[in-house]
Amino acid sequence: MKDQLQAIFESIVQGNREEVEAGVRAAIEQGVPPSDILSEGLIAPMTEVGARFERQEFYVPEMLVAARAMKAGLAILKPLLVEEGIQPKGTVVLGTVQGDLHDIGKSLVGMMLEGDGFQVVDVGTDVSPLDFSRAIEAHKPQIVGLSALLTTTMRNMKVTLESLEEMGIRDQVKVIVGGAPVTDEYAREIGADGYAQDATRAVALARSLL
Ligand code: B1M
Repeated sequence: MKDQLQAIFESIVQGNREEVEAGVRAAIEQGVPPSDILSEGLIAPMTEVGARFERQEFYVPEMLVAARAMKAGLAILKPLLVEEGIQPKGTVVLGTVQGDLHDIGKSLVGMMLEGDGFQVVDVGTDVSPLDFSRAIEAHKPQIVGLSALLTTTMRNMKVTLESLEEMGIRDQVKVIVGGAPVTDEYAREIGADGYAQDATRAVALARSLL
């Protein structure tokens, strides 16, 4: 099992999408728990890719192909993470804030929320405060989830919250935030209703806020 997850890990670091897909399928067939495939096979290599980027061994194109390969593996795993046919618990509008193009963590949070029975409206990446407010008007969610992966874009969480306040719709929703640079302290500072460190905790948080 270790070898299989290690092979998926390597294929993601190399950005080899076909090998990732084959590796994830094989691991599923052999009964490797989906949570292990996710954490050790798919998420762990992204940390390695980030570390190589910091050491300037990788550049943006390598990060991009690794992300594409990771997403291909995630797409195969999705049906196992998301149970179908559950009555929606509530609606979550979810997006990555303005200026930020990172979508894997946000999509993973969305998948786990769907798996727990939430209806998820994924509004994508680089989402402006105005687009968040439009999605709130259109979908009437109980919860809005903001993701940010850059220290430079996490401040747009605050901008988004201020904008919802100005539009008079802040009280209609609970706002949860997350992403690598975000902390519990920051969440409290900007007046969010909650912070989650990872996708599993985001589900627990969303449940607790309903
Ligand atoms: Co970028 N990138 N990137 N990148 N990238 C990081 C984030 C970085 C840490 C790499 C590094 O230097 N080590 C660094 C940020 C540094 C910083 O600000 N502190 C960085 C940089 C600098 C950049 C660019 C500026 C590079 C450049 O152009 N010079 C650029 C910015 C572009 C932009 O957004 N405007 C850029 C671009 C890219 C790509 C497009 C090439 C690609 C993204 C592709 C895509 O998403 N489709 C990319 C990638 C792949 C990464 C790394 C390597 C991996 C991110 C990832 O997918 N992780 C990343 C390094 C790293 O994270 N170690 C890096 C896996 C994912 C499952 O984890 O997203 O953390 P994560 O999500 C977790 C939690 O954070 C949490 O739950 C998730 C699951 O457990 N979570 C939430 C996330 N959102 C949540 C919301 C919640 C709750 C929990 O509630 C709503």
